[in-house]
Amino acid sequence: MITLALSKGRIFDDTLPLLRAAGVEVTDDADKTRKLILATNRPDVRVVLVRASDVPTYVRHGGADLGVAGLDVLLEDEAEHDAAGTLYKPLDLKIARCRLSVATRADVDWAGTVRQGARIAVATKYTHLARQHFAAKGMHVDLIKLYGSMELAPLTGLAEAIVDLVSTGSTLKANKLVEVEHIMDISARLVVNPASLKLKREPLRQMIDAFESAVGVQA
Ligand code: PRT
Ligand code: MG
Repeated sequence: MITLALSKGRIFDDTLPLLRAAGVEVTDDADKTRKLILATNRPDVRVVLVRASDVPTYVRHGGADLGVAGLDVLLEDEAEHDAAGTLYKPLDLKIARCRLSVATRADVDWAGTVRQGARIAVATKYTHLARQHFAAKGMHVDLIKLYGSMELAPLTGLAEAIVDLVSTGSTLKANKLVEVEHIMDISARLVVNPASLKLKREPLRQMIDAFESAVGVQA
């Protein structure tokens, strides 16, 4: 049995066409069922639904052989684990694309604030990536960990800036925030458990190759 970990929402929706192109059809309707294990047309392939940030954990510990997760999630997860926990990342699936950015209230003089060298409070779910980014610039920031609704932080005085994902920019705009720094481009990656790759080499190789062809066609 091959187990693929996906998160509901954009990762699931964007992975389905790639799976289909790889000959795997999810037969349960993810929107209707409350099941967390979904069957496919292949008796040897199943999909498990987990939180986006839990995908690396499932794949690392063998709860799933492979998974799809955003680079944001993977890099944060890697920063928390040592090399022993490193996952095999064979493929950029080029889906669920967005960027990690610094944003502030539109009326803030960010360049001036940075120049003054004042300590800045930055709210984010991505504390490791944010720390790395500001450290590389030699900036001292106080990081405030949040789990959601980052946009609220600069509006309430909780923080001067946020580090968050941006795709269309409409969430920032709706909250009168602006992007002031681009940290990195993000897309979803295929991740594989290294032990599974040894034990189930043939079927997993075939699956990775099929994904790779599907990405090539889509791009
Ligand atoms: O929602 P939940 O807490 O369960 O988990 P999650 O937010 O990690 O999962 P999900 O499904 O929302 O996102 C899964 C992955 O999709 C992320 O890890 C990213 O790699 C990728 N992705 C791509 C995005 C976006 N685009 C995105 N726009 N993830 C989140 N957003 C959010 C962003 O945080 C902000 O709140 O959408 C808002 C901005 O969107 P725009 O279009 O208004 O700019
Ligand atoms: Mg979300």
